[in-house]
Amino acid sequence: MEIRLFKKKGETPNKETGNGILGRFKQGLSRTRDILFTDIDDLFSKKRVIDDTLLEEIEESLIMADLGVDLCLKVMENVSRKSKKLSTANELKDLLKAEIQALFPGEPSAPEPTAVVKPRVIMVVGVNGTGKTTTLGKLAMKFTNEGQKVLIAAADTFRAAAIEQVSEWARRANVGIVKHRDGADPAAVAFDGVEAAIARGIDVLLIDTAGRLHTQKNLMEELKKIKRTIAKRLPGAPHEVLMVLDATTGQNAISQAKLFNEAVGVTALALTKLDGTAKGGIAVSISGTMEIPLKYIGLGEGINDLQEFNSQLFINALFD
Ligand SMILES: Nc1nc2c(ncn2[C@@H]2O[C@H](COP(=O)(O)OP(=O)(O)O)[C@@H](O)[C@H]2O)c(=O)[nH]1
Ligand SMILES: [Mg+2]
Repeated sequence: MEIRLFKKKGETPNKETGNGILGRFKQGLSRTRDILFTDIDDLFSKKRVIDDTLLEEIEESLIMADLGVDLCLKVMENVSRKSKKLSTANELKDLLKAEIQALFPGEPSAPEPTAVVKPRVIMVVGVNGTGKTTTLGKLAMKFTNEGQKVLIAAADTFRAAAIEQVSEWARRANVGIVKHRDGADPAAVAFDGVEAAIARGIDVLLIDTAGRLHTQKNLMEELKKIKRTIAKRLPGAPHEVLMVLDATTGQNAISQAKLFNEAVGVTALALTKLDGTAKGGIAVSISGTMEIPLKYIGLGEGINDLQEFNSQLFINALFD
């Protein structure tokens, strides 16, 4: 099948983003918006009827945005069936938005209470380069801003540069860090982190981990060992295993998540680099195919470029 982008309008979609959270979503998702944004309006403004050609073009754009073939077919089947009664671009767009929204699991109405357990231990895992350390740094800042006492454990000891990098984030977020020399046992670092967190009355302990070792099997074994070791010092910990996925890797992110989940039991997902990709549909794809909630999205490299994921905002940011 030939996949192509819709013709783009002269104006760029992110001109009218505004400053609120929706604006941040829109700006961060501008590349995906380039594919989806107003193309439907565009087609209709040329007085096009809702016919098979139009529906095929919408389908192509959804596939381009990496919604995933199965989900895309499901959405388009419903859209095509229900669109027979529609006449305007906005009606079709609303229908499309509703069908995509239906792919997301219902979101909890009240935010979950934070720091009910103290320290709450969050272990950050994922493939090398996906944005684990960056996301951890952004979370350190977010929790600090919320008035929580944060500590970081630098359990990616595979490279000296990794320890340097996470130390820099700790400095930026103005939080403490527990670290050993590079090459040290990551489980020992995590253990010391938990111990220090308990001793210092820390609310949230963030544990950075490696995404690459000599083999994938080694990595999974190491992550399991870190998990076991933490639980020995603090039963019930880690309270969250946050897996970081890179949106630019598209559908690969899903197979990575499944692999890590089997090994260490992932409890939440973060999707980074949405600002750098037109494959923003991967967020829908993840939510539509995985049981694990998508909790955070990364919309840039800065310390404040992390947002709590909200499917409604996400869809509005893409289509409006
Ligand atoms: N544009 C963009 N870049 C990001 C985002 N999150 C991480 N990065 C970049 O991705 C690269 C790898 O990040 P890093 O945190 O070192 O990945 P790690 O190996 O998983 O720890 C760095 O250059 C980050 O600045 C994001 O949301 N948007
Ligand atoms: Mg890292």
